[in-house]
Amino acid sequence: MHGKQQESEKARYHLCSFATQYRVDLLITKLFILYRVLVVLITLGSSMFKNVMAVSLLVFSYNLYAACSVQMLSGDLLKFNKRTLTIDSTCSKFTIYFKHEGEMAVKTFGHNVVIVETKNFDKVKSKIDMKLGEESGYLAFMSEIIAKTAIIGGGADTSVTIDATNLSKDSEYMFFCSFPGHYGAMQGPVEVI
Ligand SMILES: [Cu+2]
Repeated sequence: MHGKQQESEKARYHLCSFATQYRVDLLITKLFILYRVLVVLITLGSSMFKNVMAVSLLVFSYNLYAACSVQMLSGDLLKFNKRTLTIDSTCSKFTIYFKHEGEMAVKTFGHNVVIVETKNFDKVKSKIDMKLGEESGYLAFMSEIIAKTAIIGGGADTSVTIDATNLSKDSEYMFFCSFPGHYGAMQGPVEVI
């Protein structure tokens, strides 16, 4: 009787310990599931956050790009695609992207974009000299030149970046091409906003 009682005690103990173990296992499983769910939620959240950030950054940079740069085009004719060049004077970095969409060689019909104060145009254009070569834009260095892209031929592109905050809304500026003989037709006012 005594022995039987002991065995039944043992069995109850085993049963009890099994039940406890089972509850602990269940708890661990539940915690593990909760952990996995949290990880998935955080990953999902963070990837969504990343996506939202990436899109915002893209929109922001696009606006920045749109506002602080301009695309100028030219070709095998004596003209630019723009009559007026608008520069936002709040841009510490304003970039003029310039492309020659024609086929003519740089030496025979190259173009560039030069910006000066209108009052200095006569002085600067008088210094244009074929002998200076295309590398200099046929213009020696002058403090009056605010911006000057490289002279490029058909199919090429270039750019120049200036600090537009140095431009004054009270001054008058203009752009032109310094390839000898081009400035008469290839020029226009710069509007500073
Ligand atoms: Cu030109």
